[in-house]
Amino acid sequence: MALWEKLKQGLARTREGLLAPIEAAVRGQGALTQETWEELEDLLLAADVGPELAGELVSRLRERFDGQSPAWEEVQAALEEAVGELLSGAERPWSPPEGSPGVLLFVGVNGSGKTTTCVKVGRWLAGQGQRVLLAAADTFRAAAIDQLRRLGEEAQLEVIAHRPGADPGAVVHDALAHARSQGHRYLVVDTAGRLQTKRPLMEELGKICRVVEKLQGRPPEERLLVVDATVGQNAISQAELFHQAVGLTGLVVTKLDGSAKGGAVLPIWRALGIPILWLGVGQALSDLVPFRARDFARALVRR
Ligand SMILES: Nc1nc2c(ncn2[C@@H]2O[C@H](COP(=O)(O)OP(=O)(O)O)[C@@H](O)[C@H]2O)c(=O)[nH]1
Ligand SMILES: [Mg+2]
Repeated sequence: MALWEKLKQGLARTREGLLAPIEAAVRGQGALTQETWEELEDLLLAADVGPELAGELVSRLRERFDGQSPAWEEVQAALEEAVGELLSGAERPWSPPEGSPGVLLFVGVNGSGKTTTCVKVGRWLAGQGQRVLLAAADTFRAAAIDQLRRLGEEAQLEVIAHRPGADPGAVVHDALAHARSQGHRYLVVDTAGRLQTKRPLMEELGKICRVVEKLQGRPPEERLLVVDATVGQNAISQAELFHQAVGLTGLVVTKLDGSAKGGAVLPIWRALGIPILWLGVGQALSDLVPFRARDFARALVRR
C-alpha cells in the first residue's frame, strides 16, 4: 500500500468523526452563521486539536464564508488549505545527522509504542541503504528485551541486549562501541517508560545521554518522544516532562489508526514547538509515515 493510502486509512476515524458532521452542518444550512461556527468549533475540539487551533481554524473559515452559502466542496478545500498552512511549521523532514553513527534515542511513557516505533524507524533507515543497530535499553522486564529481539529479527536488524535488570547506560555503551567499531550508520535506542519505579526514569535517560556524549563527543542527535494519539491532550504534559529531561528534537505520533483524536498531533507541536517527524498508522513494521503538513491536511479532509 502506498504511504499516502496508509495515512488516509490511519486517519479514517478522525476524519469521519470530523468531516461528516461538518459537511452536514454546511449542507443543512442556508447561510453559514454564528451557529455553524460554534458547531464547527465543538467538532474540532472533539477531535482534540486544542482550543487555540480550533479557534484559529474557525476564524479563518468565518472570515471567508460568514453569512454566505458556499458549496460544501469550497468549504472542504478551504479547510484543507487552513490545516495545511497552520501545520506547515510542525513539519521537519528527516535529515541524516552528519556524524556516524548517528544516535536516535526514543523516549515516552509505557505503551506509547516506543519499541515498535524504534524498529519501524530502524527498518525505514535500513530501507534507505544504511546499516542500523538496535539497543535494548529498556532492561526493566525480560519481555521488553524479547520484544525488541523478535521485532528486530523480523526487520532483519541486529540487536544488542543485556540481561533483564542490567544498567541501561551499560547497554548503550556496549551498543555504541559496537556500532562504532562495526561501521553502523545509526544506533537506535529503545528505553523504558515506567514513570513510577525505584530507578527514576528521567535520571536514567539523562545518564544514557551522558554515556553517548562521552563516547561520541556529542549527545544523541535525535531525542524523539513517542506519543500515543489516543491519549489526546494529555500528551502535552507528558511531552513537557520528557522535554525537560532530554531536550526533545522531535515527535513520533503513534496509533493514529486507533484514534478519533488524530488532531492531538497539533496542540503538542503548538505548545512546545517540537516538530513531528513520523506518524504511526498501524501495528505492522511498515506502518510508519513521514509527517508532511499538506498530506496530513489532505488525508484529514478528503475521503
Ligand atoms: N494500532 C497501532 N498500534 C500500535 C502503533 N504503534 C504501536 N502499537 C501497539 O501498541 C502496543 C504497545 O507498543 P510498544 O511498542 O510495546 O510500546 P512501548 O511500551 O512504548 O514500548 C503494541 O501492541 C503495539 O503493537 C500504531 O501506530 N498503531
Ligand atoms: Mg517498550
